[in-house]
Amino acid sequence: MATASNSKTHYRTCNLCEAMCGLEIKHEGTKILSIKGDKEDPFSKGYICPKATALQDLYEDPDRLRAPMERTENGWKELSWPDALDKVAAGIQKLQKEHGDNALGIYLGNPNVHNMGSMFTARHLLAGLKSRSRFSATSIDQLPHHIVCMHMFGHMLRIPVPDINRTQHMLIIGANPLASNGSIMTAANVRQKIKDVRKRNGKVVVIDPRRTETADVSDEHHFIRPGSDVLLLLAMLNEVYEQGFVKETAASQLTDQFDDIKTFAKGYTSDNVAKSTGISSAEIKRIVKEYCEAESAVLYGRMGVSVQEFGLLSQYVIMLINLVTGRIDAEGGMMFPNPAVDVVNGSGPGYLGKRRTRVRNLPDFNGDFPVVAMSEEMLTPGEGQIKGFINIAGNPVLSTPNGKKLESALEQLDFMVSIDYYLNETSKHANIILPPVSPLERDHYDMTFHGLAVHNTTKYSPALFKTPKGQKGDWEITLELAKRLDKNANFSTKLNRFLTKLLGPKFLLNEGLKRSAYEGLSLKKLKQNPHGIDLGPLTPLLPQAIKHKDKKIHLNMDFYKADLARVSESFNLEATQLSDEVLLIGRRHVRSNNSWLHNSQRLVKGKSRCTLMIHPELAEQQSIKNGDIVKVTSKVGSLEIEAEVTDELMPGVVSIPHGWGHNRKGIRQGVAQKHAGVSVNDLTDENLIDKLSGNAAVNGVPVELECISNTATQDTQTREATLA
Ligand SMILES: Nc1nc2c(c(=O)[nH]1)N[C@H]1C(S)=C(S)[C@@H](COP(=O)(O)OP(=O)(O)OC[C@H]3O[C@@H](n4cnc5c(=O)[nH]c(N)nc54)[C@H](O)[C@@H]3O)O[C@H]1N2
Ligand SMILES: Nc1nc2c(c(=O)[nH]1)N[C@H]1C(S)=C(S)[C@@H](COP(=O)(O)OP(=O)(O)OC[C@H]3O[C@@H](n4cnc5c(=O)[nH]c(N)nc54)[C@H](O)[C@@H]3O)O[C@H]1N2
Ligand code: SF4
Ligand SMILES: [Mo]
Repeated sequence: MATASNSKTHYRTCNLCEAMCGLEIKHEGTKILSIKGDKEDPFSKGYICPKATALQDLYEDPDRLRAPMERTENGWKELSWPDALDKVAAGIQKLQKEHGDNALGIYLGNPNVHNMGSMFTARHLLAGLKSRSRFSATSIDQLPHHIVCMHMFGHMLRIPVPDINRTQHMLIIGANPLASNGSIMTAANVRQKIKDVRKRNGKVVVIDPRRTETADVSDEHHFIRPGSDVLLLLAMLNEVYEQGFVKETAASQLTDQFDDIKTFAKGYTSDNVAKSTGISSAEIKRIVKEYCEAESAVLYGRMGVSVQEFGLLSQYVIMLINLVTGRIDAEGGMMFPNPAVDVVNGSGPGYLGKRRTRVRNLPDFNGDFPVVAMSEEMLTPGEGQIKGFINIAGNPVLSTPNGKKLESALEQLDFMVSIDYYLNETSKHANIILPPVSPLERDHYDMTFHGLAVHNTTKYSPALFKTPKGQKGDWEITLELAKRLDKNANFSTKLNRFLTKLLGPKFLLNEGLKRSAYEGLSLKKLKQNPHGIDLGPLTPLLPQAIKHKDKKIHLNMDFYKADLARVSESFNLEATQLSDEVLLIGRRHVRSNNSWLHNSQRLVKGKSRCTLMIHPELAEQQSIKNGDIVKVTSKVGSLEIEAEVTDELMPGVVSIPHGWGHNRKGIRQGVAQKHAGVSVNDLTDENLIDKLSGNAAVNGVPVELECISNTATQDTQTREATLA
């Protein structure tokens, strides 16, 4: 064992999720001795979750690729970096010469926003790739937040977050921050924050089809029928008016159509939505009353609300409710972070529907097409068909709807590249895989998440370990590919590329810090403060935070009003009987992260977490017992999975977490393959979408259940493996 005297301590921020936890890593040379929470980090104050230690596992993982790989008839072969980059550039150029620039599909996965180098250099690669056939994880995630904020506040990234540190009342719809550690609400240690709300005599209410870990630590939980949130929210908006709680504030004075909000939800009353939502009229009235009467309050909706058929309209109504109750830009309400480096200043405001997809006529957002259209654009012949693909830090086979269809689409491509450090369900289809270094081998600054944080801080994390000889960071791969592909870039782009290559992305970070609204910041100053610098609690920022020229909040109400027709078509409020359709929803677990980190033994060990949660009543109806293997069938596919009978779920609802299904052939992740699970996205339907935004609807998928074996004792893992 290493002696403590030789050990060094390194401070950094964990980049794995949005919570920005400060880490204290003890190491001796390249050997990691321990990873703990950094008590002196002004943001996270010592909190970490179990995933932090996976940074060590990632670093040490023998399955992590450390050299470029080429798929050949005789299996995977290592390539040198110059060869790999030349071959990738040549492959892309050949494809584009034959079929046009847009024949190259691009997918940008979630880890890009957790990666400083990628954030600073992606634009160079995108310019070099020239293709407008771009997709990203945004359209199976937070797209509604961007659209609502673009409309209202004039920029897709000007997103207010719950001031959880000071609120007296938090109403959480479709979020489970105790598992996810918070999203579009960067807030380390939400468990403690909820405890604190309650300690100061505040209240936390959760509305979710599952009684979640978050519900368990809150004051109150209500089940809601998946996908019916829009009805609840419309009725809540009406209740605010009915009960006379509308509050004029500085923010409402800035709003162009404030008086029109009154009639927006006309016809949706707490009485007539009760049946469809599963929440009684009296309860809806009380929820609204308590919310409005609280000294401060915030209504926060996340994945459960965003990724369903009325995701965009729901997020809009959430914002309207916050607005008419005086909670926007108010202490304890929805407030705007004021990050040291504000990405809003360096990027366009966003746009919706400038272009449409070829096959289904779905709108783009800010140049990204909805991810639900990816496979059909690859599979449908004709002018504009996608024939090649570059997948950058994503695993869409497991993370996007109808993964099986995407697999068959990837199989028939002319050329594919993955920038990923694992040979996994998606990258296995690539001709060439370009693996970047792991997180501890790169420097880090949260370009995105400081801007969504519930408290203003700023922190730079140097690389713990130098880039090993012969390896590259994402940003180097990006710049080197850009250089090969974008030879005709203008002088300033080339200069920027050259300086970034020479000095690293931290050079751009330093430029951003020097221009910060906070005086005296620089990379040097951040390096002198390895735990981070406290920039204080959120402060009111209106009207200056608004990016519209007139500094007003634009409600853009006609756009959203038009979608109400779709609501009335979708729900029959007069029905006396609720549909007996079984609806599938997702869930997250604190020891898992989307489709990866499953190769860390200490994270996946123990009972399988990829189970079908089902309510005892529904289980009994279907003769399903705990541990039975159930065949779950949707419109697009079926899978077999172990049942976990639990009254955590609302009757009529089942839940399967996403990101599993490592039983596909040809992947190289020993631990993950042993804990394979099944992929819920083999059930989710690429045709089930929020038509207004193009966002995927992975919550509320109709499914049928069939108990296929009462083998409670059978080892599910081996079973799943043989099902492949
Ligand atoms: N049914 C269902 N589907 C969902 C969701 C759901 O709730 N239910 N959630 C959706 C959401 S919110 C999201 S964000 C998406 C996420 O889905 P994706 O965007 O596809 O991303 P991940 O599953 O996180 O996969 C990340 C990939 O990037 C690689 N990787 C990790 N770090 C790095 C890095 O630093 N550089 C590079 N180059 N590669 C890296 C990993 O090895 C992995 O292959 O899934 C979505 N899919
Ligand atoms: N441990 C862990 N942390 C993560 C991730 C991870 O995979 N694992 N992923 C990260 C990513 S990319 C994201 S985007 C965030 C997401 O963070 P969250 O938004 O907190 O996401 P979830 O934990 O999926 O919580 C969504 C909740 O919505 C509920 N729900 C499902 N359908 C409905 C519905 O129709 N109505 C309502 N009201 N609720 C519904 C689900 O039961 C679930 O409790 O988490 C991030 N953090
Ligand atoms: S909650 Fe866990 S995964 Fe997220 S930043 Fe903190 S330690 Fe990392
Ligand atoms: Mo996400």
